[in-house]
This record gives sequence, C-alpha cells and structure tokens, in this order.
Amino acid sequence: MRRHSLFAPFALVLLVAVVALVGIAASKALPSSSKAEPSRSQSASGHVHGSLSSGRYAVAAKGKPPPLAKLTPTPYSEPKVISSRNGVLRVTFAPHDGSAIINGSRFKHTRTFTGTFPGPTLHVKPGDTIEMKFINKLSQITNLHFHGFRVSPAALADNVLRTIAPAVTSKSVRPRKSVKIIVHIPRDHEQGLYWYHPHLHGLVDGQVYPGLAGLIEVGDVLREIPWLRHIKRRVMALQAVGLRADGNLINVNSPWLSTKTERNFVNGHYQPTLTIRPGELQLWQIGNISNDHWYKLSFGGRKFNVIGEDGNPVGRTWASKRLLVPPAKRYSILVRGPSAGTYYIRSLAFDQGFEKYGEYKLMKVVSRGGPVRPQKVPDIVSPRQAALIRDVQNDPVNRYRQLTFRIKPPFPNAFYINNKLYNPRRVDERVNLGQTEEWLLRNVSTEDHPFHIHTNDFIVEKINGHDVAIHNFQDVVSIPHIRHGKPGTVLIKQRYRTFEGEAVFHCHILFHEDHSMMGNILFGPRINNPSFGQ
Ligand SMILES: [Cu+2]
Repeated sequence: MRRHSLFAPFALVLLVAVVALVGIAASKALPSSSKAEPSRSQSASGHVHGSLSSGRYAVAAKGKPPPLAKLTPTPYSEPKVISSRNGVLRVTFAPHDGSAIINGSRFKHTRTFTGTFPGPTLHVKPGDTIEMKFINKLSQITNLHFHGFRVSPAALADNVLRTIAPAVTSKSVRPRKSVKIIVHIPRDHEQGLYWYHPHLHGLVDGQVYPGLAGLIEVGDVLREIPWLRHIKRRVMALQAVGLRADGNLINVNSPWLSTKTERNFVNGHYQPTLTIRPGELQLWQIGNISNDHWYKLSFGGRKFNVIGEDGNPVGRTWASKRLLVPPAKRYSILVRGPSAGTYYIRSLAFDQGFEKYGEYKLMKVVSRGGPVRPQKVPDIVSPRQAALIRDVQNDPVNRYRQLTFRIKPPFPNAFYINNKLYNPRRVDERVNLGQTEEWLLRNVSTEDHPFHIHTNDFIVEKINGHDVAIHNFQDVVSIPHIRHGKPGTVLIKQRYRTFEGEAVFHCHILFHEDHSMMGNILFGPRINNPSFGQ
C-alpha cells in the first residue's frame, strides 16, 4: 500500500512498467469507458507470475486519489444463516465476479460465493457433514478452506492443495461444472467460531479481499454453561475494503488502497449500532475475515470476557480491556451492558511494523431499557479443554523445530520461511500423528506476521522468551517483529491429534502468503505413544 523503503529502486522500475502496460492495455484492449483498475497478471494456469503492482508494497500513488464513497452508518444486521439438518449441511457455493451490497449500496468488482458481502454464516454441529456443491464461476482457479477446522486435509475435504478449475472458460463455454466438497466434522470437534475462504496459492489476497469469505459456527461455545444458553448472541465478521464514489471497489493491488482509503465493516455495515440493556450479558463472536487488516478492539476501558479463541473454548475465562485481532483471528467474548448511554467499540492505534493503524470507531453500542438481573460471567468454560491443555503442556517434546520468517527483496516474491519460498511440490515439515512438537517461530523482519497452521491447533508457551498464560488452543498467533536487532519469537507446542495428509502453515497477511510465506506440512502415520490420548 504505502511505499516500502527497501522497495524504492524496484518500485521505480515497476511504476514505469505499470504505466506502460496499463497504457497499452487501455489503448488496445479495454473499452475507453472501462472503469476496471489494473489487477494481477495471470498465466493461463491461473498462477501468478509476477504482478503488475505489488499490493501492500505498491509504489505510493501520485496525484489525486479517486473520490471515496460517502458512508453513513446503517443498522446492525448479521449475514444469512445456513444450518445443517439431520446431520448434513447442504449448500451451493458459486464464487463469481459481480457486485454486492456493502453498507446499503451496491458496489462493483466484488467477488462473492452467494451474492452477499460477507458470505452466509454456516451453522454446523460436531458430527455433521458439509456437502457442498461448488461451481467456480470465476475466470481463474480457486478452492475452499475451512479455517481452523480439525478435519481431513485430503481429497474432497479441507484440501487447500486442490485446484478447482473455472466452470466456464473464456474460450469455450462449457456446461457449468460443479464439484463436491465434503467435510466430515468429528464428533469431538471443538465448538466456536470458524470461517471459510479460498486458499489457492498466489490468488488468495485477490479472492478474499473483494468478498470471498464468511463465518462458520460449530456447535455452541456456551454448551457447558447451561445458565447462559439463552443470552443474546451475535456473530460479527470484520472486513476492510476501499469503496470509491463511482460505485467500484478499489482493487486489492491498487496503489490507492491504503489504511487511509480502507474502511472497516461489521457484517458489511459501517459503524452499525448495537443495543444492549444495562447489566445484560451478550455473547459476541468476532472474526477477522479481512485480507490483511489488524484490529485492536476496545470498549472504552470495559472488559471483554474471553470464553473462546480461534474456535476453541477456553479452560478458564480470561478478561482484557483490549483485544488484538490479527488477520484470521476469532474471539468469543461475553460483554456486559454498561449503564444507560451511548458507547463505541473502537479499534485503537496499532503499529504492525509496516502498517500504522490509527484509532477509529467500529461500532456504536447503545445501552438502554430496564436493567436486567446481572448474569454471572463463568470462571470455568470447558473442563475438557482445560484437561487437554494440561495434557499437551505435560507431553514430552518429540521434536523441536525452528521457523524463521524473513522479508528479503526484491518484491513481490520476498517472503521467506527458513530461507525458502513456497513450493507446492515440496514437503517442508514431516510430522507424525500421536507426536508432540515445539516450534520456535522467529521473526527477523520489521513487521508482525500472523502465523497460522492447518488441521491441528497449538498452545502458545512463550512470546519473546517470556512465559505467557495459556488459556486455550489457537490457530493464529502474531509473531512480533524484530526490535533493536532482536528477532521477535513465539514458542508454540502442538500435538498432532488426527488426520493424515498434507496441509500448510503460513503467514495470514494474504499478500505475504501469496508471495510465498508458506510451507507444506505432511501429517504422517500415527506413532503409538501410550501416554497420549487423542
Ligand atoms: Cu506476514
């Protein structure tokens, strides 16, 4: 987005190239009325080989920015819910280019699964099966990831190494071909908030940003707290996009897309208003399904009571006045209505090392109505999760690995793990089911990276060498950037519980992931270790 200092010489060359190429494209190919902005170049296979522009690292745009859409707050609402019935969730997803309503107005150059921004919320229970009919109506390849799910990463399930070709190609229009995605959710699956998005390496940023993302609720995070089962529940999908006054989305790779032109949306609404009664306890499940935005949530010094993180119930409730929500992170929190009045959920200023976010209002909270009898915030949420956390803490470490995250120009393919760029044909780490490992994640770059691994979640033991309280399992953790020459570090511990197959670990800033900050992990056969359960 903004100019990257190391990037300057390359950027200059790129700028010349962009101007030249866009000029040629505009004069030869595009009708003069076309308002489409230049986007990534693609080979016939759909893989990206270099970019016309470099997204976050694009050269600073010169001249006048396009006028931005004027946004006025619209009422709070939630995405449409699609629920499983009799153990099966049947749904058709047809990702396509088009337009969608964002904050009450229609915007072009969105990409959606079912026409809505964000996508529908899927409700499933542990033990259910998702049977999805998937019709790829994009002009490029794609696939689908169930972020945070502990399910098979193979075959027709949560397989991000799968390539789903377009159903319709520009050269020959064939009948719309659908494929199946079938995901069996284990009976003992953790219950909480998850999400879905495409995961085709090289194309993820450009598919998630314009709208190919939505929430999934698995079971009920309040399942083990019977006295709170009937409280008001909300799910909130956070997304960041740039909207132009002429009704177009600012392209993900446009030099005009920056923290200054992006606006933030809750379920597709700009600064919506929520209501709560004084003393009332509500469950808010918040998911950051943006392509690269970081939120630092605050309720004016009031406490967020965290009962779930990344779809995992906590053992014991923990509370915080601020919640850092890196890309892909989810929190399930209990919020208590303050005394009657108007309040705001703000995102506070946050320096990610590269992006410097300012403070802004995300939602308005109106507390009104008669006070309710205050419900108690539970101390213990899930004894079962607490036991599993203790077990994994006590597991002997079968192997210790170190992963170093580095940014090394030239851009855009500058994002390394252990000095390697992602190669879909290479297995980077081989592990075995039934084993427990510690990984030291080291960040030697000047920006934070949100680390994510598929299939098996982890506990975080240390950050920058200091012990941290372990409340719950996670599937995303921010690796802090280098400070005063000292790499940022996070020590995680992970037990490989179920499902053989190949999956990935990567940075969840999607531009970084697309530009190779990713590796393949092979979950090999179970090595029997009598001291472990599953
Ligand atoms: Cu990153």
